[in-house]
Amino acid sequence: MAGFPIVASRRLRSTPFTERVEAAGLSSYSVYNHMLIPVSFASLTEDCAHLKEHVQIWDVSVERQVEISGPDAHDLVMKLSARDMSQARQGKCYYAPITDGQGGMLNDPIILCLDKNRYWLSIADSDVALWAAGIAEGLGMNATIHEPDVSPLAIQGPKSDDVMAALFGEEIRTLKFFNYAYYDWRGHELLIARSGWSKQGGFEIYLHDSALGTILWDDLWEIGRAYEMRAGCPNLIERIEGGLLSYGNDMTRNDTPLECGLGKYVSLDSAHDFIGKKALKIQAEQGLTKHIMGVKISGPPIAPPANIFSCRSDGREAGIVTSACYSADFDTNLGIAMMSSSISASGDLIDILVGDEWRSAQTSPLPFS
Ligand code: THG
Repeated sequence: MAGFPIVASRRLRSTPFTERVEAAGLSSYSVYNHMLIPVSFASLTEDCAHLKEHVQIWDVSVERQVEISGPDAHDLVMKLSARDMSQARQGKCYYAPITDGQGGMLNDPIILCLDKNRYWLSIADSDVALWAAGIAEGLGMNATIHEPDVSPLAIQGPKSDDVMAALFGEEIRTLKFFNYAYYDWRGHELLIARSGWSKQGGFEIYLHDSALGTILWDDLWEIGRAYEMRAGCPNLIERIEGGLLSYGNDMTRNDTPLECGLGKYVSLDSAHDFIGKKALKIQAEQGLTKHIMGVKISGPPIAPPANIFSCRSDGREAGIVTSACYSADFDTNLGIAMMSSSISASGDLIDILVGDEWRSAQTSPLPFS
């Protein structure tokens, strides 16, 4: 997979911002929700340092919205979400695992309650619309499920508030983390949340009309000049340091939210009934056989792996590393690992197979500190 071009089509979708992203110095793409996602510009390390100091504009259109509406929308969302959404209200975002009947992770969306009969599931990389439509059909629920023309554009980094205030007004500074509100822009109402896939702070603008993509990008870009804004994207290094898990990489259907350290977003003790609850209750009672943690890997900088690394402890199989990078700020290689419960996250020594070389490593809690 080195150096071969990837070709967009109706299946591999481009975004309302693709033209601008490419003009702004994109160097590589990945694919997410059947759509192009930028993954690097200058380099992972340079992008990361810039994000921590300034402000970036991110094309995160791949965070597609699965809209669930209709009389049974609330009941369907409740069935799908491991997090109790019975008290969900407008203006708030809810990070919520979606599980299958065995408690396996199917997705980890942010759920927005637009009103009692209308929800957006801002999804990670799996086909939630198919799952939702299947469940609605099977349970005979009256709900409509579709993907609207909504493409999130993120502003991330310490200077995000300044950029956003300049375009949308000073009031946006008071928006709280994981809250959303509507802001006027050129006569359009834009839904904007204080959220984003970094720990540097920022906003996500849920643009509701592809035709406005380049105009919105250009308005933000113009303001960004004064703040050293660059085009960026969710950054592998920054998100590993911060312990943000990537669905499809760090967690799959073979992992439960409890194993992924997402227990606080799973409502097992209330009356809330959802698909997977029974299995998760049993797992909670019996205890976990594996759990997620960080690892610090010794030796020279490693390139982000396309495949997992195997882990050993005392010569025995102990787990897998699912994401890894070299972190300049931590001056070592960092990874996210799914490890046997016999390994603790508080500094256990293990061995990790990087290429054909076993390297010593030390476990760590997430986020790294
Ligand atoms: N923004 C939007 N949609 C998304 C993502 C996003 N969909 C895909 C993916 N990212 C979903 N996964 C996550 C994972 C973590 C967070 C957001 C989305 C996140 N977590 C906070 C943290 O870990 O600090 C805590 C959130 C909370 O406690 O409520 O931000 O990024 N639109």
